[in-house]
Amino acid sequence: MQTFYSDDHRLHHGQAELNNGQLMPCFEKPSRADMVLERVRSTGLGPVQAPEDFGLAPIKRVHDSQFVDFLKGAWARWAALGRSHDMLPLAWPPRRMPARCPEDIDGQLGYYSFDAGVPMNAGSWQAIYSSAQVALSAQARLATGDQAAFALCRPPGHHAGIDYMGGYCYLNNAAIATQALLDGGARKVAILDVDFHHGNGTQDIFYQRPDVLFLSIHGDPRHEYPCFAGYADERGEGAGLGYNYNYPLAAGSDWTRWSQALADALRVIAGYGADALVVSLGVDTYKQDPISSFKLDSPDYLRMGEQIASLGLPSLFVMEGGYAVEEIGINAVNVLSGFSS
Ligand code: SP5
Ligand code: ZN
Repeated sequence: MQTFYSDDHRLHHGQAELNNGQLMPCFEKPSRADMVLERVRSTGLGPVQAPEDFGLAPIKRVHDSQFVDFLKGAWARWAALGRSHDMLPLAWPPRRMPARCPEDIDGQLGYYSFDAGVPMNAGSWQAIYSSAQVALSAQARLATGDQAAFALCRPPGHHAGIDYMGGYCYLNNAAIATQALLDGGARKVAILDVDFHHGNGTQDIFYQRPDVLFLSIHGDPRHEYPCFAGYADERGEGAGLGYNYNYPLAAGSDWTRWSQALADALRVIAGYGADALVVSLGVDTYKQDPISSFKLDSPDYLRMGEQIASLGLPSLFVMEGGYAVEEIGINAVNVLSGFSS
């Protein structure tokens, strides 16, 4: 299986995020992608390729154009104010407050986000843009007949919605790739999100559409981030009703419990008749993840890959979360090895 990867991810290096009321060093850091790349190489998974440049058009197929332009231009506006530290949002519109887009950069950062987990520095846009191009390039392998490809994306994407960033995510790499598969001739695509956190952004993007089936297995939003989406009764809307599946699981869920949800998700995907599968591959379900509460162990990821492969669908794996940096490479590549075995 081919891996797509860009060194540009290193240009994005947030300083701090809020955790348990404390400003702490960002969990989403460059060494994450370095560890996964190293494991791809040491296991001989397959060739590693730099992405092609598909431009902004495929990004704007799923994201609001003004939001994308905002991300692209935000740092220059921030720097023009004499600010050289990380850009971070400050205020958000709650219920009943008119949510007009303000003109000021601070107001716009809040308008285009849902949390403060999205620091940006001078090189962030280049990293964000390249991460989307990595997903698009891997997607193109499926379009030309490969059975699988791995998009080693960083920053991750699944919390980013149509017009908002959040949760370390700016552009939704998996959603951008999914739309590209459809635009390239696929009639229906299923997205399976195995990251510990609910893929609220991907759900947002495809909520009203029947041509994309979205399924997410994650920590129960009553207790876990992203706090405001991921309940089992979120089933889709309008033409998309019935094409959204959430599997919220209790803290402490291990492979026995988790794999039951996976079995149900795979049954639903098999019945949908997709032409391709996109996997939002987060490995923050690992037992030692510092911000999550599931109990998967490293060998479980081999089983995960094997079971996903049983669908027999061309599959695109898109890297999302995973913060136990020492084991992130082992766990992520175990899924890919299990799939290929
Ligand atoms: C891509 C991805 O995995 N993003 C995750 C963003 C998580 N940010 C918030 C982490 C909060 C950790 N504390 C949770 C305590 C739950 N009660
Ligand atoms: Zn996550």
